[in-house]
Amino acid sequence: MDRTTHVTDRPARSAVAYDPGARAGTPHLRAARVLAGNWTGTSTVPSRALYPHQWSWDSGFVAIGLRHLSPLRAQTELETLLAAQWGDGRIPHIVFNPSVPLDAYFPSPDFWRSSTAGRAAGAPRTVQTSGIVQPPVHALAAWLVHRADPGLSRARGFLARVYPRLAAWHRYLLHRRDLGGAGLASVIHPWEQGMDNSPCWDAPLARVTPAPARTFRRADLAHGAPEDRPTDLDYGRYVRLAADYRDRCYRDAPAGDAGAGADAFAVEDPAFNALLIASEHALARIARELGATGTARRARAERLTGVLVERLWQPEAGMFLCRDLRGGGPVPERGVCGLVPLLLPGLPRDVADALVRTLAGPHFGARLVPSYDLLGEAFDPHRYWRGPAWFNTGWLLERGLRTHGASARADALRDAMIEAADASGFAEYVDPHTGEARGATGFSWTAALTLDLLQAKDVNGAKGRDRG
Ligand code: 9WN
Repeated sequence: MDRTTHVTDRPARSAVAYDPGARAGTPHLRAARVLAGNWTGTSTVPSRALYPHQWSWDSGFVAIGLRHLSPLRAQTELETLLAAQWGDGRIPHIVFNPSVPLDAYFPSPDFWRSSTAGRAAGAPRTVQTSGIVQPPVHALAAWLVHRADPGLSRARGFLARVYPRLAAWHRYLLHRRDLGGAGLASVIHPWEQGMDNSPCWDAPLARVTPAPARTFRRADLAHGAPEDRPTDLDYGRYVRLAADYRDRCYRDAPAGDAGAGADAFAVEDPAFNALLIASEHALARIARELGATGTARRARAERLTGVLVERLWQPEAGMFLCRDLRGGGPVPERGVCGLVPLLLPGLPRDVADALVRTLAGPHFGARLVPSYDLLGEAFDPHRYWRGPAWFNTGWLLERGLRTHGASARADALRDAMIEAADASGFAEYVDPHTGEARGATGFSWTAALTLDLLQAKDVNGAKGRDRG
């Protein structure tokens, strides 16, 4: 059966809420139905109710799955995001849909004020965005999307059009965001790292004075259970950090500057940087496809892998730890972000082996990989990024296990993820032990990455997915 016939490139006629009771068909069809329901015509919302706009790293993961349904839609997903890129190269973490009411999501466009506060940094005039960023999965996604249908990609000039934008994005991160001066990119807000409520941010965030609760109104609690979501105190701190950055017109502080004009929160995170390096490898491949050698980019990716190990690897922990640039030193919390560098092919053998052991050991060895240390004091199997398993990190680790030859473990993780994603109604996150659904259901990257895993299982069997 031609699977592509079930999802077209036409916009969904109306918002289709995912019905977790709808069990008809196969996991593939159910996942495709989620993506069809969340498609707006030019991009995919992560969740109709909770996240009704376009999110940056979500779109990268969505494109990786969409390429199996419609390579054209996958290309469009990335092109729509890149059209909202700022002049300084940053890709904003949210691109707002103007037809969605302001109170549907907080912080809304009137909080970020991108077209005025972001003018000096080159924010686009025609579309409203946030002013912070998210992990750079995009070049990796663009390469995988190209590989799904190279003929269509060449005919549309897809890579030739996205390459300069992706190169500018990496330039922004490697220069403007090298706040520690060692060559790695820093995040200046937990939302930038994407694992927003991880206990890794508790200490760096504790120094931030929260914005008073009366100055903002959360929209997330209308759709998510309060016990699964971040606390009001954390939200106050998120708002303060974002408002201060906005009030500085989104100007990035120079490297090494910890003075009054600098960000109160500045962290070097292993997952963010591993994705940047994996994407730099992908950019090297894209450059080659476009007729250049890609040698300089490949060399840079290898050099950055060395810096990542030198700066964030903690042999006693058997994993990478975040570095708090304001508090001065490694953050002594084990978050799943510290395992994500397993993705990198150029890791020293002993580091890769230790990561594989840690993944199976007492801190992370559940059926699905938890977002935080099972033995950590802050572990909570249900609260946002403080314990539940997420499908994007699982997908990255499955890829990492395969990259380093642990294919039996990769197969087991892949099968557990497919089963849990489908059984949970493609939940945003699940209990890492039981697979019980938490957060939103009908969540786009869960559906998209499930499609990718299903495809790899079907097509390549024991050989694993197309490694691109
Ligand atoms: C803030 C959209 C996003 C994901 C993040 C996830 C969550 C937003 C929020 O949802 O963050 O960006 O409102 O909590 O933590 O990783 O990109 O799915």
